[in-house]
Amino acid sequence: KKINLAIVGASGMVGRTFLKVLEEKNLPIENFYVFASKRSAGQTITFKGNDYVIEELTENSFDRGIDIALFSAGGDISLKFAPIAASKGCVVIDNSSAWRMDPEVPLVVPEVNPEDIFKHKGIIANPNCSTIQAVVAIKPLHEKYKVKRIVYSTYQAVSGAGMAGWTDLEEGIKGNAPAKFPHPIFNNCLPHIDVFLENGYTKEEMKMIKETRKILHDDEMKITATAVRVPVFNCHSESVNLEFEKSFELEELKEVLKNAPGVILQDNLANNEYPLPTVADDHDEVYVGRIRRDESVDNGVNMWVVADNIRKGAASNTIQIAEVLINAMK
Ligand code: 11C
Repeated sequence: KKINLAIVGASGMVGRTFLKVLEEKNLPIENFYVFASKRSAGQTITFKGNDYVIEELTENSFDRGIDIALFSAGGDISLKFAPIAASKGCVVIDNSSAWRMDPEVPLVVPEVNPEDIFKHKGIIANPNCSTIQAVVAIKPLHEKYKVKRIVYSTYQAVSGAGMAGWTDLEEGIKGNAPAKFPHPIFNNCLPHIDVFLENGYTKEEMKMIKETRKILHDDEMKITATAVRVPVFNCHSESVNLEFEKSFELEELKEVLKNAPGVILQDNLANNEYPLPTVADDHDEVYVGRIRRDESVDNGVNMWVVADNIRKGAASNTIQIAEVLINAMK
């Protein structure tokens, strides 16, 4: 069966990467639509050699049998238009944070909880980039050793803050003041991603905590996080400290990661091999290395997890969810 696919928001970092990743794949697309705000409507984009005029997103946009819509136009657009699209029989896969914690909305990483996809009622949420790469690495270990506590420390690229974040680093290198971040990002580290909340955590840190629990189906899991913006253009890096209920052998644990879906194990100290943003860039896999026992607890491990936050952390994960839906429609 061929499907009708729409993209809502194609000019941002994730929207553009939707087009790129879709071009690399061969999905059975019958009709392809691109919607955006009035401002971008009328512009033309090229997809697989054909030109498409960007249409203004309206309440009637989904009245023509669109099967799947990939949203990346911000939370407000998703809040308003995802339910409208769903009411017309379209399945929305949403990149914003608007629907992630809604109990009726599955929050999905296909390597981790694909079974949740089919519980949808018209909207499926794509997790935050920093959560996605972490759970791809954690899930196979959780299955085998049962995670009881996680300590996340992130080193997040400016692309996570969109074009404006990217521009801040580019301009900062030239000596210009930041427009997006509250401080210069060039030559700096900002322990501040998204807004501060009442408990002193940032929203980004709380997203990692809550989304991890939802995706791993464990509301009791003990998790803490510190999220830091670093002067890297693309790919988030994370130190992930895990404490397990069960004991483990380090070599076996590495073998589990080596065989895990979506993971590339890169852990060869003799050759200075470990995950790097420059290597993960433009790939969909999650790179894991620096795996070593946390000797301060009984059953703990440290690892370094790197992935392309715009691809696996956003566009590619969304399209992987769409692929699962499409395969089920056949
Ligand atoms: C960042 N993780 O790096 C954020 C961007 O909830 O989809 C993604 C925000 C989100 O700034």
